[in-house]
Amino acid sequence: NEKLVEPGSNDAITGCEWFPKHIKDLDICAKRVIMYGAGLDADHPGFKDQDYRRRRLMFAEVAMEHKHGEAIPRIEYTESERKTWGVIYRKLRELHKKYACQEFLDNFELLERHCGYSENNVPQLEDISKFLRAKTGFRVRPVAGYLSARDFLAGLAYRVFFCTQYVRHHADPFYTPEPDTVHELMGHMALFADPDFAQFSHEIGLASLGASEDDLNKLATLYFFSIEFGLSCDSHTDTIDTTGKENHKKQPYKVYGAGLLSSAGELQHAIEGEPTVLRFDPDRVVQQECLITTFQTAYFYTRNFEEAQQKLRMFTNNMKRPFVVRYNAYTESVEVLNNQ
Ligand code: TIH
Ligand code: FE2
Repeated sequence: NEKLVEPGSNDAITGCEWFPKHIKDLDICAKRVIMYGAGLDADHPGFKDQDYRRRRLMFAEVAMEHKHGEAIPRIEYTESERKTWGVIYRKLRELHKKYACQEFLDNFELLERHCGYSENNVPQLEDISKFLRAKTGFRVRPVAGYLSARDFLAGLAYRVFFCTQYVRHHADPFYTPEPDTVHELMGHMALFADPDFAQFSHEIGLASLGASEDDLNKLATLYFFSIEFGLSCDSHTDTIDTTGKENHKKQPYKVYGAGLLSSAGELQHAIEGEPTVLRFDPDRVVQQECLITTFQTAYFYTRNFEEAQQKLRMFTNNMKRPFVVRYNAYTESVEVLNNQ
C-alpha cells in the first residue's frame, strides 16, 4: 500500500500544497527524485562511463527501497570509490583546518572518533545517523538524487536530512555540480551535531511546510546561502558592523557552508579569490541567484548560528500562511492549527 502523492497536490487539511504531517510521510518525499542514475546530464563526467552509470543505478535502488525506521543499508565501496574518497579527504582536511569554523572542526573530530571517518574509509550513513540523533535529534536517510526544494526542506522540519550515498566520478574530485556522499559526509554532517545549527535548519524546514511557491523559493535561497554556502566571522563583528560598506572581502571569514567544505576548488575560490561577500540579510539574500553548476559569485556571512536564526525568524514571521504549524517531538509529527 505505497502512498503516492503527485507534486502540486492539494492538502485536504490546509488547502495549500500537500506536505508531510508525520515523519513517516517523508517516505513519499524521498521517492520524488528529480534526476538520478540513468538520467545523468550529458556533460556529467560519469555520462559516458557505463560502469559508473550501472553503479549509480544500484545506489538509486537502495535509496528508493529505504523506508523510515529501517536500518540504512551498509555499502561496500569499491577500490576506485575509496581512492577518490581518500584523495578528497586528505585535501579537504588541510583546507578545513585553515578555513572551517570552530563548531565544524570540533564536531568533525567526533565523527572521526565515533563514525569511522578517515582517509581510508568511507563512513556509513547508519553510523552517522545514530550519532547525530544522540547529539541533536537529527538523522539522515538515503536519497537517490536531487529532490525538489519543497520535498528536501520538508525533511529538515522533521530533523531528517536526505543524503546521497554514491561517490562522485573520479575524473573531477574537487568539484561536482551534483551532491554526492563526499559532499554530504565531508560538508554537512559535522554541523548537524551542533544544537544551534540544528535548530536553524529545523526552522527553515518548518517554515517551508505548505508555503506558497514564492515563499518556498525564498526559503530555498536562504538555505542555499547559509547551510550550503554560508560564511561566518564571529570574532570580527564589531569592525565589520561599523564600516557601513557592503563588501568586506579583506575580513578573515570562516566557512560553515557544506558546499564549500566539500569542494576544495570552490573553498579556495571563496577564501583566496575575490568573490563578493555580503552580510546575511534575508531580504538581500533572497535576491541572489543560486548557481548550481558553477562557483557562486557572492557569499553571505553571519556572526554565528544564533544570529542567523534570529534573522531567519524575523523574515519568516512575515510570511503568510493560513495556518500555524507546531512540531511535536514526542510523536514526530506536525500539528496544523487552522487560524482562519
Ligand atoms: N559543489 C559541491 C562539491 O563539489 O562538493 C557539491 C554541491 C554543493 C551544493 C550542491 S552540490
Ligand atoms: Fe548539500
